[in-house]
Order: sequence, then C-alpha cells, then structure tokens
Amino acid sequence: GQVINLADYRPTDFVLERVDLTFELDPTETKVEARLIFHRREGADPKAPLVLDGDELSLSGLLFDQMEMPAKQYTATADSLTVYNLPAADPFELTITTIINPQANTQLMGLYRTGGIYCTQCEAEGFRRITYFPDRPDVLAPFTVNIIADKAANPLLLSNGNFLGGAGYGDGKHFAAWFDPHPKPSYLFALVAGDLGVVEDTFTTMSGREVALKIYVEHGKEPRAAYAMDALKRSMKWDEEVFAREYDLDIFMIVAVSDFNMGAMENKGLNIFNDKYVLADPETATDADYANIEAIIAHEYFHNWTGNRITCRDWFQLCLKEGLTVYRDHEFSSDQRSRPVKRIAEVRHLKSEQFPEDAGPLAHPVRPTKYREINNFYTTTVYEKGSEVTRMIATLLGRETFKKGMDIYFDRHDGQAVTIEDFVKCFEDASGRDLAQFSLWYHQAGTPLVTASGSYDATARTFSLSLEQMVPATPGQTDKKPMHIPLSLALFGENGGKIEPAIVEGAEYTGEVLHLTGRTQTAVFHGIGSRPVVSINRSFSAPINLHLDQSPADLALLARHETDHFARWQALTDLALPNLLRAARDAREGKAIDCEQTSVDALLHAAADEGLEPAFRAQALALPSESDISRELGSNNDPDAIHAGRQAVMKQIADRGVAIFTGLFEKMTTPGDFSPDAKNAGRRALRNTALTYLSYAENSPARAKAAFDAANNMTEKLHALTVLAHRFPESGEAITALSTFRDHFAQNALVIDKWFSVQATIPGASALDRVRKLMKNPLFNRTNPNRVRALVGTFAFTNPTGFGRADGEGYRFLAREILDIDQRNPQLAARILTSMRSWRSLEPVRAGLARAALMQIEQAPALSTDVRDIVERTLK
Ligand code: B3K
Ligand code: ZN
Repeated sequence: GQVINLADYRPTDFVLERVDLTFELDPTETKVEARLIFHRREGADPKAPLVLDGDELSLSGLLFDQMEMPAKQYTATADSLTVYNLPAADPFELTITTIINPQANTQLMGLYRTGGIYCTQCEAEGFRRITYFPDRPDVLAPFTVNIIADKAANPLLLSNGNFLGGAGYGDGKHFAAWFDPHPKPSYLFALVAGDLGVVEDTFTTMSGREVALKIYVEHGKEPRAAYAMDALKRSMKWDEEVFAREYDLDIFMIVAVSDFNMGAMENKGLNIFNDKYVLADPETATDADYANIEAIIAHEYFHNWTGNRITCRDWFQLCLKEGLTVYRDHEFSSDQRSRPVKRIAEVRHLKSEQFPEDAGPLAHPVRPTKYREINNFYTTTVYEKGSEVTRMIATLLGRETFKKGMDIYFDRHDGQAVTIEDFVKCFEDASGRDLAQFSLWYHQAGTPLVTASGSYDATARTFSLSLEQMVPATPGQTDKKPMHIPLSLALFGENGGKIEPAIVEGAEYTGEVLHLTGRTQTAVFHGIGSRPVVSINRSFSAPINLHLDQSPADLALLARHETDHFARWQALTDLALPNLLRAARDAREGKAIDCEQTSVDALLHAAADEGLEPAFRAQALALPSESDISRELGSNNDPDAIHAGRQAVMKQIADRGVAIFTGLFEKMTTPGDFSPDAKNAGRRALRNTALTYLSYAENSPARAKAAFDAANNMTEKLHALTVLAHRFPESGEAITALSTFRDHFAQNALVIDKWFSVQATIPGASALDRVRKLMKNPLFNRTNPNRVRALVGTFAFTNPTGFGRADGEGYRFLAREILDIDQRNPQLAARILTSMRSWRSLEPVRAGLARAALMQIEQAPALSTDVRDIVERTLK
C-alpha cells in the first residue's frame, strides 16, 4: 500500500454512464457480469487507457461492444484491468466477467456469506472485490442489478433501488431485477440473498407518497425488530420536519446480519446492519442498546441525503458525510430524548475516544491530506470531531442561518460528489461571514488547549477574561495557527442569577457566544456589579481542553445554578476530578487517600435533588473513568495506582452517601410494562448507579445478587451481574450469576457477547488468564467480529489494569491475537490494535513492554496494509 495524497486528485478520463450487473450466485463460484457504458471525458487525453480497480480478482471474460476483446488490447492483474485504444468520443460498452468466492471471503469486504446469507460491504473499496470498476466515490451512475440464485435457499433477492420484476426458472432457480435511478458511486452498492424473516410497515412522506418499509432478520427474530422499525419511522419524520428532506424511492429496506465489520452501512435503499443495532427486546437489550439502535438507524437513514444524494469527491472528504451525519443523528436523539443528558453522553464519548486519538501517534486532521489505508480513517476524529465542527458552524451562525446554509447545500449539490470547501462555502454564502480561519478545524489536528483567567474590578465594574489558545503539535504538523473557537459563555452572580453585561470589548460576543480568534485575547465585560462566576464552553460549544482555575465554591455554585445542565455536569466533574488525580498520585506513593469534602457534598446534593432528571443525576455520579483519569494525568501513568485511587474515592463517596443511595435504589424502580423511553431509562440508570455505590458502602455481594435475581429487564440484570463480577469476582454469588446468565442466554449471541465483555473487564492482573480461558470456551467464535470485539477488543480497550498489567503479558497477548485476526480480517485487526494508541503515556516500564509488543507485530511477516499502517504510525 503506497501513500495516497489529496493533492494528487484528478477526475477520471472516462465518464461512466450506466451499470448493468448480473449475479449468478453460488457459495463458492459466483459469476458476476458487469456491463459498463463509458465515454471519454471532454478534454481528456484521447489516448489515455481506461484503468479499472480490482482486488484479488481474476478476469474470466471481456467484451467490447458485445465482441470479444483482443488480448493485446488489455492487461488484467488481480488488482487492475487496463484497456487500451478506446474511442476518443463515442460511448462504448465493456462486459466484464469475473468469478468470485463469497464463502472464502473472511475479510467481510465485497460479497460474502454470513449465516447462510449472501451480503455485501463495499465502502470504502470493497466493490473492486466483486468486479473491475472505477471504484471511487466521484464516479456515479444508475445501476441495474439482476440476481439469479437457487430459489429454495434464496427466496429473497435484494439490491438497491426499486424492484423491477422477477420470475422463476425451471431448474429450481429464480431471478429478480432491481433498478436504482439515482446515480450512485460503487461504495453504495448492495446485494442480499437468502432466506430471512421480515417486518413490514409503511411511511407516507410529506408529499403524500407511500414508502414500503422492510426490516429483514433471521426467522424467529421478527419481534425483536419492532423498535428498529419505530426508530426508522421517527427518523423519516424528523428529517422531513427539521431538514425538509424527503425519502426518494418506493421502498426502504434494512437487513440485519450477524457477521459485520462495523455498525451498519447506508447502501442506497438497502441498508445492511450489524444485527446488534437492529435486534432488541426488554429481556435481552439494555437501555444503551435501545439508544444505539435508535441512533444508528437514524444515522444510516440520514445518509440518504448527507452521503448518498450528496456524496464525497474522494475519501479525504469522508467527514463531509460522516461528521455531518453524526451531527444530524445527535440532533435527532437530542430531540427524541433529553438534550442535556444526550450532550453529556456525547462529550464523555468524545473525550474518552477522540481526545486520546488526537493526543497520540494516530492523530490526524478531520480532513486528512494523505492515507495509506482508507479503512483506518473511519475514526472518531472524522466522525465525532467532524460532528463537533458542524455543531460549531451552527453555534457560530445561529440556528436560522445554519439552516439556510444547509438548504443551500442540499440545493446546490444534489447529485454531486463534493468537498469540504464546497460545504463550507454554503455557510459563507448563507451568512456573509468569512469562514477561512474557522476551516482550520478541518485541517489542524490536535485538541486546542484554552487557558483562561478572570479578574474582577469592583470600582470599574468590569470583569476581564484573558484567554490564550494553544494547539499541540501532532504527527506531521508542528506549527499551528490560532483557531476560531466559539465559546458559549455566561456570568453568574453570588446568588446564582445570571448577570447580563452591558457591553463587551475585546472580543465578539453575540448570543452568549464569545469568538476567540487570537492566540491571546482579553474580553472585558462592562456593567458588572459584583464578582461574577464565569461559565465557559457551556454545552461544550467547542471540542477543546479548558484550563480555568475555579474555587470549589464557585464550581459548586455553577453545579447548582447554571441554567445549562451540561455546564452543571461539567462543574460537578471539575469538582470531582482533582480528587481522583490526587488519589492516583497518593495511591502510587502509598499515601492515605482523602477526598476534598465540597466536591463530595456537591455530588451528593445533586444525587438527592429531585428537581434534576434521574438520567442527569446518574451521569453526575458516574465519575470520570480510569482512562479519563490517565488522560488528565497525561504521562507516566500507572494503571494500578489510578485504579486504586478511584476505588478509594468511590468508597468515600459511598460511605458518606449511603442513605441517599439506599433511598435511590429503593425508589428508582420502573414498575409496570417495560418501556425503553428516556425517562424510564434514566430511572434505571440512577438505580444502577446507586447499586454500584452501595456495593462499596456495604462491601457485600448480597444486594447485587438480589437485584440480579429480581431484574426483569437486561439493563438491571446486566448491571447487577457487572457489580457482582467486578466487585466480588471470587464470590460464589458472582460465579453462580455468571453461569446462570450464560445458561439462560446461551442461544442469544448478542447477550453472550455481553457475558464475555463483563468478564473481560474484571479489573486486576488475573483478567488475562480469564480472557485466555474464555477464548477456549465453546461459545467463543473467532470468525464473528462482534464476539472478537466483545472479548479481545473490550479487554484491550477498557480494562486498563488487566490489559496493562505490569509484566507486559497483556500487550504480548494482544500482539499474538492481532497477528491471528489479521490473517482473516485485517480491518478488525487494525481496529483493535488502535487500543495501543496511548502507550507513550504509560510509566517507563510498561511503555517499554508495550513498545516491544508493537515491534513484535511490526516485524511479523505478511502483515495486511491495514495493520502495517496502524503499527507503523503508532510506533513512529
Ligand atoms: N459508512 C459506513 C462505514 C463504512 C466503514 C468502511 N470501513 C457506516 C456509517 O458511517 O454510517
Ligand atoms: Zn455514517
């Protein structure tokens, strides 16, 4: 794999007019005939050959305008087909035949088999594993697809677009034809064939068209698709109401499969999903599962406009569709649920996943300028930071102008493959603002650090806020320019009321948003009658690290009085964090650990405040995780000390709040029929949190055991199981609960994944032996990505003391597993390997052991491009 540079982009020499595909499906020998109509682009070199992409292909036949192509007029290799002497202007037709083996396709890219079903995954470059093709997103054409297959085994034959017709053949085969009138790039192609059950519904669009909705799942699982269907209809309605986007085909289909490399795929009219993000019922799915299903169903549906109708010119523009679509799904979930609680969850996720990426060796801009393996750029930077950049445009411009910009975008670029510059231009046109400096968010990697300090002058009645920004160096980018940072900001008085400044000098301040544009800048707020408490980056208006020294008393005031509930949560976190950092340091030095009381009181006050939604209280009580703490500490980290310190803080909060937690545990029940709605989910979250604290206060498995036995929904059952396994791993209660759980759910793969994950995250050095033993369990399945992620991925990503044990065995274990997984599924291997991205922030002994394990991978023969790219960048 060589490096691809954005600067080398140029359009193709040939324009693809139409695609006509015929598949004769067979598990090991599928025949693919592709009829492609091209003409040379005006102005292109009249002698240039046509070069098509391939990947592990072999050519079985090539016709030019239906006539056999002379052998000297083309060269075919496994990864390309080059055709010479083509017409200078006239359209021509190539008919390409390839034979592929779906059964042997363990990479799960291109056409493969899962659970007896044929299915495809083509993004980013999987279509070239099906046939030779100009496999790049700026080549768009209407597709006709004919599928021929054995009827008994494959009663269902699906592809993109609208159903044209079908018929049976005498020999037990049948065929179906589909036509997608919307020109699309090959990465949005999909085919599914097999025998599946279906859930059907309809949706009437805003212009009165009826759309058939179908969700296909394994037979018998239909009832578990009801929530996904409901989420789909709500998504369709929301996109009409909020973005005026209507669906554009007669049918919208979702197919759930059990072997899938990621969450889901937005193929035009035929989304294919990891069944984890479709299937749910109260007995088997947690509230988090329901929320994920809702978000991902929405995300893939929203891609129909942001991704499919308007697509990317090249893969460097990935955030054009992904960042924007994540922003849209976040907004959707915020409207369906509680906006501040959703925002807290988004920020927690951003900080725990994207911030470490941006601070480590894999840091890259939201819009990168080079890559070696595009699959490694489906990152939280492109997705989540990309979404934050879109959110900042909305914050800077205001809701109405943002909407105007989106309308311009949909209007101007429908049917096109465009760039980030095209996108930003729409907002410049809508607002009349110059967004050049703002665009640095797309180009400069690294999380900006903003340092702020305030001073109050009682005589002048002014409050001065000095701000300084610094963007850290990242791989390939040492000198950074100052960014345009929108800081939502408000001042509060001693009584908790908001103070409105008369005038603000030194910075633009409109609609409570302060525009930080200089490297240093001082904003002076006039007409301030008493010392204010400042709240900066409310709602997390910018994805930055903020340093602002605030007294515990000021933070406690914000925790009680901020009108922005995200900022309240932030204040509570800022109160708790120093305790955790100090506890980690003290634990390392063997000192006694003692919490500062204002923070504990503020937390317990919030816990007991019935004016706050339960979901918010649960978020406030969920202390920063061990990896959050190591990120804040920055370097020389000892996972064991961080763990011990955090445990001690938990214990002190639990002891002090035992009465409150007992009350919450008893009160936050959800009687009656199970409902996954946000309100009930919030009650369960708070009850679960109370149970966690009580396990520290009571130091006994009894309550968790009773909760496990009594639970009638997966959210409470799984949490009780987690408390038993993590807090009392050697107890009879934990051992019995784990085996009861396994026996009860042995037939349900998605629940068994949870069973593996709970055990993979039991803290401490013995976790590795447990994981090794679990890999020999008959329920473990190396070929199923969900199962591998549930055990190996979860262990490496979320068990800092187990994976990071002091002797380095965890790292060596991972190295061997990565090499094994890489043989079958490079994408999966590369993804799990990113769990090593923060190795440099470990204390020197562990860092050395981690580095040695990485070098063991790097030196292995026959690495995939995917793993080679990650391991080399991680070590660099
Ligand atoms: N677009 C797909 C992701 C494809 C990943 C390819 N390696 C799902 C999504 O973001 O909606
Ligand atoms: Zn997406």
